[in-house]
Amino acid sequence: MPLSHSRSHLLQQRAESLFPGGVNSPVRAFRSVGGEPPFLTHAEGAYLYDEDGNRYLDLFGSWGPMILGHAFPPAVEAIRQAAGRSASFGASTAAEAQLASLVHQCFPSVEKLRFVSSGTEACMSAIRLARGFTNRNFVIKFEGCYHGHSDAMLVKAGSGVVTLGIPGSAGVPPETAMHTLALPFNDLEAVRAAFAARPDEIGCVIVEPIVGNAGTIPPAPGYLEGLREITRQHGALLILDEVMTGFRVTLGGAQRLYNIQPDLTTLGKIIGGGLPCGAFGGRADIMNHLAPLGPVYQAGTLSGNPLAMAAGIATLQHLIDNEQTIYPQLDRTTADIANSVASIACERNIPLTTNQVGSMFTWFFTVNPVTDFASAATSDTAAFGRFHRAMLEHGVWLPPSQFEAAFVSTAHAPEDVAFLLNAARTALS
Ligand code: HOZ
Repeated sequence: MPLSHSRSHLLQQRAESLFPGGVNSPVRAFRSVGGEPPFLTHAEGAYLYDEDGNRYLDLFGSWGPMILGHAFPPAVEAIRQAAGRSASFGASTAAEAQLASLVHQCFPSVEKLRFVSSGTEACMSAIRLARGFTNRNFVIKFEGCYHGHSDAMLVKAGSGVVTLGIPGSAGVPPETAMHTLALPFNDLEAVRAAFAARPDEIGCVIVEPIVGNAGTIPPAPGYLEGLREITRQHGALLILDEVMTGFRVTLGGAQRLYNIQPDLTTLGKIIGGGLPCGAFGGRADIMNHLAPLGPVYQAGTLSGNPLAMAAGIATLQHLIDNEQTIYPQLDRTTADIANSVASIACERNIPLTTNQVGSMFTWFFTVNPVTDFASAATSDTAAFGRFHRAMLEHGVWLPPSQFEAAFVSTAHAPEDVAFLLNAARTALS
């Protein structure tokens, strides 16, 4: 029997009268996959529950933060206790240093850091700092990478921008984005050429070391090492945007997986255990250029918010204490899910390219290997939309875009994988 969505439908109508597109973040509107988004009431472990009493196996994990599953009891308890002491002070607390020490333990390259409230803020602030430190204006980013929605970064961006087919964004004056150079991912020659054309003008290169915001795209062997070498040669900073990959592909993110030492790192999602939190950090000599020590200004009323610190500490501490079991288990479960569905597609002659790194993955509906944005864009997005709708109808919630990564949590058990495979067998028939 088809699932009922009558309450969600009414809530969607109400939402559309109050919010543009009925949502507070564009990809949630399901525009590229079709259908209406179910309205959620709660979630526990690997499952989401909606207003009509339907249950869904969650494969998007709140876009990344929920690595330990939803309502992870130690995080819930930590938030509860912190809330009882006040939701916000706008002044320093011991918890900030406690979480910062855990971050440093996982990311030794982050000698000093600053907490902010989102990945967008982390990337925007890291770029300002890099420009202030180097006294250079140009920034290199890569096509299909998404570093939040600050004006200068909405050039050939991934995530919702590409999902909705928007070339950039209205409202960004050309002058604001004229210092952003967008190059193809996994192409070192393009980076060398950009530096050759502007030898002393490029302040930093910012990259998602494993692209997540055009779907999952791993770096080619030697690519990140090449970026490190070129930036060093030219006196530019290398910023690894580990908002998605941090604490996800390994406890120390992609920089540990590929053994790359960036100058600055941006973090978000898992760092706040599901609460609004981000951070940027790196070499102490660079970070000391931030106000109040240096001339680069950056601030935030809710930065280091006590609830976010409490949830982040509970989450990171659990990941640190159980690293040896958690990450191999996540990798195995994810490979099982990703490869089993790929096999079903293969048996049925459905073109599917599967990219997986650790517990993030994407099924691209294309025959082509996906190594950059241009190859990701060869995907049949209408076929992805049909697959998404069919999976949702069978109780599995995938990220509602071909160009977003799926995430697996420690709460995904073998019986959940079996449930997902049954859904996929029907969805791909
Ligand atoms: N841009 C986010 C994922 N890459 C989407 C966040 C959301 O819609 O909640």
